[in-house]
Amino acid sequence: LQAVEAGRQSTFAMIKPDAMSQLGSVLSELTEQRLKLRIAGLRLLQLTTAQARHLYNEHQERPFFKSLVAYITSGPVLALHLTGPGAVGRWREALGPTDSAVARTSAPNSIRAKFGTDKQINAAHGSDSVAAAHRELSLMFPEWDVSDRLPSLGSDA
Ligand code: RTP
Ligand code: MG
Repeated sequence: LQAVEAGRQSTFAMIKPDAMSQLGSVLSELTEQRLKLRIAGLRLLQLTTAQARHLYNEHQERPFFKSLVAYITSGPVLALHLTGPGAVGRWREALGPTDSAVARTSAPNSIRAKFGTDKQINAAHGSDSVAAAHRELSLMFPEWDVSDRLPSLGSDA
């Protein structure tokens, strides 16, 4: 039963502006067989400042917040709804550490190692928990009833 519920896990991924010029390569990484992630939905958009502040509101008190919002609104992004067993953790694992420079030494095959630049410009986003995934998917796919596609919170956190 746990495996079945894990199979339904959803996460929110986003290809950030700096990696959009290598979108095909990043998507190839994402759809690698071993990750067992499926693209349930996707949306190309340019975030407004208000949307970016909302998406990253957990960081609003951090010194890098203004810079983060400027970066993430600097060009188009690809928002993705990913599903698969343990999707939240698997996608975070595929991304590697936040800092791309650290990723290049500790996780050289990770997406941030391959496509990111530094601790801010780091190619892609991934929700850090099932609850965050729910919040971020609802925010970025408001026209869907995302809750329809998500397991109840806590069933596979
Ligand atoms: P994300 O939310 O984008 O998936 O990244 P994360 O969990 O690995 O890292 P988080 O701590 O949530 O930070 C969100 C994004 O803010 C930028 N950042 N800049 N200048 C800095 O010190 C700094 N630290 C983080 C990065 O773009 C990071 O992904
Ligand atoms: Mg984060």
